[in-house]
Amino acid sequence: MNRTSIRRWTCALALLAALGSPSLFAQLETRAAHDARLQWWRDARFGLFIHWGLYAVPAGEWNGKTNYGEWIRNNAHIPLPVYDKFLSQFNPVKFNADEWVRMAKAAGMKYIVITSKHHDGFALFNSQVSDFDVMATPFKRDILKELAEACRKAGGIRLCFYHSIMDWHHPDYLPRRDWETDRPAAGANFDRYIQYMKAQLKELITSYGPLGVLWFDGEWENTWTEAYGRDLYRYVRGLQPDIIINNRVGASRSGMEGFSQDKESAGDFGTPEQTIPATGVPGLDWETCMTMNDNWGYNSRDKAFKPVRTMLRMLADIASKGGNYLLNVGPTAEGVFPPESVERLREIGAWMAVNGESIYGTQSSPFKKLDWGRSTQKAIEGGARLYLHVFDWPADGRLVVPGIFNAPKKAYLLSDAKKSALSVARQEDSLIISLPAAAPDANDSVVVLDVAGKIDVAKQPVPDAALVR
Ligand code: FHN
Repeated sequence: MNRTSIRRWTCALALLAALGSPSLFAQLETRAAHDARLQWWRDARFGLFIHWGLYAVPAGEWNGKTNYGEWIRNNAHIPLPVYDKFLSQFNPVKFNADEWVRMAKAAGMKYIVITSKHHDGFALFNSQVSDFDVMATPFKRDILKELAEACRKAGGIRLCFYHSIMDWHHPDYLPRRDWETDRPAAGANFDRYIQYMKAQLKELITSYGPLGVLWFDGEWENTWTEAYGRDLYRYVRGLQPDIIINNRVGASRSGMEGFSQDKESAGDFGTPEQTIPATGVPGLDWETCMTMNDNWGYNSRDKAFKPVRTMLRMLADIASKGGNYLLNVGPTAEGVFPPESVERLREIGAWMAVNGESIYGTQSSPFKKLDWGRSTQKAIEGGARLYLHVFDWPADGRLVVPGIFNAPKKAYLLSDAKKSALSVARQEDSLIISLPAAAPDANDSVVVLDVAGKIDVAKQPVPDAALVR
């Protein structure tokens, strides 16, 4: 967007903010402008989620129980004065923003979404409107500023913020936790809380460089409404017109499957959590967020880390349905990633270094189902390039691509720098690709198949009608 169009946008947004018309706001952005705004994110396909804050200090343990995560204050019923004591213990002296960004980039991730404020209300940045922030800890460094600088220096990776609408600390947030008998709600003013939240969002959007995504969360309590969400969407876009905002800004997300219930709801993409939709929906933007183990925030005892094979195949599955994969790390109170996360990011990066082309900038599979794996695709001159993600390498060396009527142009292993041609034969409505005996990758071997003309397959994926956006 050039300066003139941004100025026009900003004036239009200011007018719309005054008019308060969500549908007019949405109508104002043409489909082409919407697509241009989301393009980098759609092409990225893969990002790093980071849940980090005071909850890393107890590391999942409280009063002898060890199965807590970032919800420890609520789930362990820790009174505010007791929880606030973690401020004096949060001193992540091993934190190195450049190292975090290096690991994310090396893993093939194109954006980082980090918790600027989770439900506990603690700001991981230097906030002028709150004393419950990182400057009130012994660390006294603006973590988000250092990450913004590290992303700028490294290039090729966008910084994004997760910001919780729900706030268990601010006196004006309602409702209180039902077990909090020591924090009466008298005098609390929710609209005043919204002004506070907007003030922190303005700090985040205007002081840390251009952001990629504002990833809202904690929108499910009965005080938050779709109207508040649409106002917040307009407010954030007014501060940075080309920012992308998830659908948790509003109040119409239908549970963990993460899609909104109507097309008019605020937000640019759906947010399935710990789950992958059965199908994608052409033209529908969504991102599955997922933990590597069982917790978002650091739990020192949680060793239930997913195998790399599982996460690589999830990445291929999600991309084959046209979605993004936001994979989480919960850093320790010392400011480092758990070693199990570091190792998995490294191994995922090794696969992405060879096969990233089959993920980045791809579109969803043209096939309804492939018994041996998944497919992604890209348009090429005069036809289409299919990336065949082979999970189960055929023992007989024959890869059957079913129900495709296009003429084959070329096939080769993506891992083969020479792109040595593999033989392709037609057998009725299938194409048979002859493969070498050994699979190039134990988890997901990618075979490239270029075909002539517009993709013509027998059984297209049947979009899940329940998915709205
Ligand atoms: O309550 C949060 C949870 O702590 C975590 O942040 C996830 C990640 O998206 N979102 C909420 C649970 O749906």
